[in-house]
This record gives sequence, C-alpha cells and structure tokens, in this order.
Amino acid sequence: MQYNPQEIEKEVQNYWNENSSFACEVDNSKEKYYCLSMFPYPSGNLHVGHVRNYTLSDVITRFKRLNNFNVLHPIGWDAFGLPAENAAIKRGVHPSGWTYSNADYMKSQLKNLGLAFDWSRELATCSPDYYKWEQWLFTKMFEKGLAYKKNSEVNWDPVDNTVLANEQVTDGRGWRSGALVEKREIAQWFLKITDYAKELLTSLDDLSGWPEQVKTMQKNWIGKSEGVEFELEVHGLDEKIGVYTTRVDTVFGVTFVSVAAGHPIAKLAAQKNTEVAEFIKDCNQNKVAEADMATMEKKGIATSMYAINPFNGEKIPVWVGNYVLMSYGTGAVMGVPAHDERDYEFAKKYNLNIKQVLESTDDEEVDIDKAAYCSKGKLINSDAYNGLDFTSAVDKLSSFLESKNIGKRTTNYRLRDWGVSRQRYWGAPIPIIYCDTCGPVAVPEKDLPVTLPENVEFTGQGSPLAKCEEFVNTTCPKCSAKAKRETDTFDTFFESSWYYLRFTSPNYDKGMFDDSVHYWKSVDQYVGGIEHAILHLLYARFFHKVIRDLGLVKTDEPFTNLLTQGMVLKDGSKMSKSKGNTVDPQELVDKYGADTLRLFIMFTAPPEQSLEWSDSAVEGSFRFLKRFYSSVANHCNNKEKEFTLDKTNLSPMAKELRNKTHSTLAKVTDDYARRHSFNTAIAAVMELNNAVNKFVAESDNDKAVRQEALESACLMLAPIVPHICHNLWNMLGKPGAIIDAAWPELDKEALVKDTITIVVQVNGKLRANLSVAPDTAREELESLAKQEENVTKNIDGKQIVKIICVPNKLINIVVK
Ligand code: ANZ
Ligand code: ZN
Repeated sequence: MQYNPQEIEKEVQNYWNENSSFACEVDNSKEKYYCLSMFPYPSGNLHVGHVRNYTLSDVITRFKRLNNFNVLHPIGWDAFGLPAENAAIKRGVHPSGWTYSNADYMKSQLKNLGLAFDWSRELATCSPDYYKWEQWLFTKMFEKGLAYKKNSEVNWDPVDNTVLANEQVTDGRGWRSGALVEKREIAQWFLKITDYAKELLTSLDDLSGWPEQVKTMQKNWIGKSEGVEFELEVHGLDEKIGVYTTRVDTVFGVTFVSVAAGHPIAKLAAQKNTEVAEFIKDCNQNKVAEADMATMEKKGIATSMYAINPFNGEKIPVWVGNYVLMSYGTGAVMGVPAHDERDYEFAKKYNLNIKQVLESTDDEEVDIDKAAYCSKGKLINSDAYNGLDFTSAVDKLSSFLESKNIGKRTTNYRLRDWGVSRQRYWGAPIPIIYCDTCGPVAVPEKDLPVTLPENVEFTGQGSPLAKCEEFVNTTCPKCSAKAKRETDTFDTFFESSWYYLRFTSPNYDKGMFDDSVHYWKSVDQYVGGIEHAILHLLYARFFHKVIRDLGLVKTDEPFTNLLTQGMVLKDGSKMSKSKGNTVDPQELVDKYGADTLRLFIMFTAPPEQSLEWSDSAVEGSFRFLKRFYSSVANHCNNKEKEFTLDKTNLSPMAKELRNKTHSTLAKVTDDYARRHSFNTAIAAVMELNNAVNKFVAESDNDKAVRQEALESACLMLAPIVPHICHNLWNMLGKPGAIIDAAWPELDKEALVKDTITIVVQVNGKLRANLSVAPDTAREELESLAKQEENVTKNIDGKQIVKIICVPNKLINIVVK
C-alpha cells in the first residue's frame, strides 16, 4: 500500500463535511476553548502567510479537542476595504460581487487545507446583518458622548475632487489623476478611545499570555507621561501661557518658552508681526508626522512677548516653534536648553541663554558647552531648592504651584482619539442624520441597518455615496423634517474590533450577540501577525471595554493569550508579488497534499520565528509522511487479530519501546500545551517512528506494544497532519474518527527505565551492548561484559591491562 495524499484528503474532507465535524455548540458539561486566527481580507488568493496563520490555530484547536475541550474555531471575512473599491473603479465590477467571489474561492482553498473551522459560523463584515450591530454600537457610543465630530486633515485630490486614503497617495500624488495631493480640513467622526487610555494601559498587566514585545508596543503607543502643568503670566498682557513639563525640577533653567504654530498666543503675535504670520503659514504647509518631530530640523521665530517665570520672576522670551505640537499637553513648552536636547539644539541655533541648574550625582561628565545634561541630577542655581534630588524637587515645586493655584500635577497620554470617518463607498455607513433643527441625530435602532445603496457609480471622482440622492436625502428621526444622511463610512478597523464576539452567535438578529457569549467568553488563543500588534489589538481592547460598560459582556479583555506568528521568507526576504518570490500554496497542495504543506510549516520553525521557505524541506516532509504511512501499513499487514497488551510480561526491547512511546508522549504534550513548540513535538514523533521501525516484534505482546506506539504517534500527529492520521487510525483498527478520540493517557510506569544500555568496548572499539538495571555494580558489569561472545573473542589469550567503567554508560576493556 502506498501513501496517496490526494485520495486520502478528499475522502477525509468529505467525511468532515458530511458529519459537520467542526460545528460546535454551547455545552456546559465541557470546558470551552475559543481559538481564533485573525480573519482574512478576501483579496482573491490565499498566500503562505495565511496558511501559516490558520494552520497554527488549527493545530491548537485540534489538540484541545483531543483533550476533551469544547472548541470554537470560527472564520469569516474582513470584507470591507479599499481594494474592492479600486477594482470597481478600474474594472467596473461591483465591490460586493468582487468581494464575495474572492471569498468563495478562498473558502475552497481553506477547505483544501483541511482546516477545522466551524463553517456554520462564517460571516462577512460587509453583510448588513453584521454591520447593523456595529452601527447600533456606534449610536450607543454617540449617546454616551464617546463618538464626536471634529475637524481633521485628509488628503485631497484636486483633480478627481476626492479624498484619498494614504495608500492611494504615492510620492505626494493621487493614484489615478497624478495630481499633487493637498491637505484639507474636514469634519470627521472620532471615538474617544482616550477615555480608556488609563485602563488600556493598566490592564496590560493582566495579559500574562501576551508576548512582552506586543505589550511594550501598546504601552509606548498609549504613552503615559506624568508631569506638571502650570501657567506663566505674559508681561503686559492678560493672556497666560500654560506649559506641560515632565521636568519641573529644571524650572530655574528656563530661558525661553515655545508655543505651537496653532497656539492662540502665536496667532496673537501674528496679528502684530508679519514675519511671525509668515512662519505660521509655513508651519501649516509643512506639517510633519508626530513620529518625525524629534528628528526634524527645529525652527522658530521670536515674538515680542515675554513670559514670567513664577518661581523667580525672570522675564523670558516667547517663541513660536515648529517642533511644538498643538495637540499634546497645552501646546506650549518651557525651554530648558541645559537639560533637554531639543531645547539645546534650538537655543544653539538662535543664540538663546543656556543655564545649568542640575549637577551630576555620579561620575557622568557634564559639559553644558558641549551638550545638554539630560539625566536626573541634584539641583543647583535654584534658590531655596538647591541640593534637592529629582523626586523631592518635583514634589516641592509642584506643591508650590498648587498652593499658588497656578498649576497642578497631571498625567498626559500620547494616545489620540480614533478617527473612524472614511470618505469611501465600500464600508459601513455611519448611522447619523443631519437635521437643520435637531443637529446630528443617531439613526434609531428600528431603522438600522443603514444599508449601502447598490446602484452607485464608481468613477473615482468624489464619493459615490455623497452623489447618491436616494441615499443622502431622508427625514429627521426626531422631527420628521427633511434631512441628510452622513455619507462617510467606518474605517475598516471598526469591523475587526468586535468580530470575535459576533462569532459566538453570528446569525443572531436581536442584538450584537446572544447569551452564548457568556459561555465562550474571551478568546483563549488568538493567532495573528505582528503587524497588528498596535492598532487592531488596541481598538479591539477598547471596544471590548466599551461593550462591557454597556453591560453586554462580563470580561475585561478580548484575547487571553496571543501568539504572533513570524513571517514566511524566501531567499531571506519577505515574499511579495513585486519581488516575484511568492509560493502558491495551492500548487503544493496539488502536488504533495495539504498534510505535507502543514507539516512543513509546523516543522520548519517555531511559530514566532520567521520561516525560510525551502523546497527540499517540503520534499523532506513528504518523505516522512510516506515513511510513517508504511510503518503503520507494515504493522497492519501481518496483523491477524487484536493484541492485548500485557504490561507484566514485557521483553527488554518491548519495555524500551514502551518507554519511548510514553516519554515521547510526555514531551509532545508539554510542547503542544505549554510551549507551543510544535517543531520539537514533530521531531520527537519522528524519532518514535524510527524506534518503531527498528523494533522487531517476536511475540503478540511485542505487536501490542508496537500497536500502542503507532496509535500514540497517530494521535500526536493528528493536530498537524489530520488527514493521514484519520486514515491510519482506521487502518490500525480503531473505530470512529480520530478527531473524536482522546489524547493518549500517559503511563508513568513506562517512563521508568528499568533497563539501560551499557556500551561494551575492547580497546575503544564497540563490541557489545548490555541491557541492565540502572546502577548495576561495576563488578557485575565487568563479569557480564566478559561473558558476551563478541567480547570473549577479542580478549581471549590477551592480557587485560585495565578496565575503564563509566557508570550507567560504558565499559572499556583495555588489552595488550
Ligand atoms: C521642560 C523640560 C525640561 C522637558 C527638560 C523635558 C526635559 P513626554 O515625556 O513625551 O510627555 N513637551 C510638552 N508639551 C509638548 C508639546 N506640545 N510639543 C512638544 N513637546 C512638548 O514629554 C514631555 C516633555 O515634552 C515636556 O517636558 C516638554 O519638555 C515637552 F529638561 O518640559 B519638558
Ligand atoms: Zn430634526
């Protein structure tokens, strides 16, 4: 019999389909396990990265199922997004048709991989049944003040008269028109994720099942900063300037104040001074991303204003600086060039005073003429505060500000509110109606969903929704007057922020999800790419907390454990169409079968590490499956009846094989369950298979031992190569499907090796092996060794010079 993957896989997949093997339900008698891989965008084709992602969650789910968990492993389509709309513009296909036909094809590819998804829960986020409930959630957020509108910048294509997504801008030009893209401010919807900044940060500490790296990235993104905010009077004016600083200990070193170009003080200065006005205009035109602020060239301009340092009454010049963000803190900073790098650069450039107010308390050299000293030192030149260290200085200085009522300790976060408006067609419509009398009104639940109109034109010019009269014109839900709909749609991160909850009851039509959510709770294991370490995971955590605060779920976090899989590389670089180094998973499935591809992916690298593609390793995986198949087939060939294992009567060889079986089981169980180290688990089963092949069965009991070894090997490999194991399981005479079997039970007694192998050498050459009890005495070993025929032959008639004995390992008889 020969391993024929195509035949086996088809048959097994049919079996799973016909029996709806992976459909699951709430079962209170069993412990639940919810395993989820990040759902795919229906781009048209599965790539190897997808295969890795889904195989990982599949292996984990199948392992849990064998361990008697009630598993939920759903999949669906992250179906809204720009490519569908681009396809509509370029090729005239409707985004909906494009999306669903891609999803269909990808579904068939996923099925060919033998992934244990509960397809009865399949969902597509572009379906009104789905987005109805996120529209509903948005209206709840609107009621709670968690959704609001404010002006924000977009990319504007002046030729196509349309807003462009960042991906549609290359080298500053629009993707279709090639026109230079302009910045425009328009009113857009925002979600107040900042209200949850504190909890999003602190509850990271509860996520012990998340990689540290991801938690650090989230922490940095939220960017908690503790400092002091205080006001400085401006000489001769009523206006005051508030500054935010994390280093109030340096306040005696302030030699200037810088305000952002958008700050009211800057605007005031611009009224009197055309140069300042010019500078502000320049800043507005050359806006830089926040991330680039630190490295960009710092520029500024002096106003004729002076602020007054509340600690010593000093008059300090007020500047407008391009490196000061209007949207952070108060939009103004106190400049301390002696102790801050940015301020140092600025002061050097514009010849401003540099006043040292800290000295080092360790050996760090301080030379203010060369560079700023940014460590926390001891205060000098600071009047009554001289000699204090950082902590007590901050404490005393803050108390002073608070006592005078001009300042207070504050915490700031870098995190910004989430802008969810997109001026696109292929997204969920934002359920708001604008009425001249009532203002923006949320669409009431009974009128949801606000569905996307089908009949629109995709010209690439302007927003198709805004041009669709039937859609735009409506009546006010409050006063019934004529009103207009919002024509922006949601950012597609909106859909992916709650889909994991919808999977618990994807067809429920009375709410976001039904009560089964309290059974399935949070996702036990989430698997996905590191590229989602910040935004997707942060937004989903935010939504979960909002939904919790609406009383709909009881848990605090959506994903208990997170596995971030590594990339799949070829020739050392990321696979990409433009580099022409992609591998089509379908071709491999056609050639070797899905099991080979799955085995290769799981065997070649640990999940978090990058996986280097290798055709020869794929071959190797295929060869192993062929070997494994023949091990079972050979065993079954001369098996006339069932063998019952008699543990009390085992030959030394049989004992050794049982020991191998159970020590492998112990290792593999730990590798799967605790370490997610699938490659080492596979290696261990491969070794077990080698041991089986070396084993010579001389009695029925020997065969029973071999049967046990092969059954265990099948179960241990079943999560990874489920088709072949399904087939071999039945070949071994086991009833039912292996997916319904139980993980093998560990026989601890078999782990105790009651014989060990001692190598016997004569003059360093291997002459025999002894099977003995551990810690057998040296004298006994020597006499046993000398009785071995092959040893006797080699020492007879010679003089024994010495006998070297390494306990439990080796005996070397030296003769001459
Ligand atoms: C004076 C000072 C002296 C500062 C010193 C630092 C070192 P984080 O930790 O990121 O919160 N800052 C405050 N508001 C700003 C704004 N809108 N745009 C640009 N920079 C701003 O950074 C807080 C520090 O960033 C604040 O502390 C302020 O500079 C600056 F030796 O105040 B510091
Ligand atoms: Zn109205």
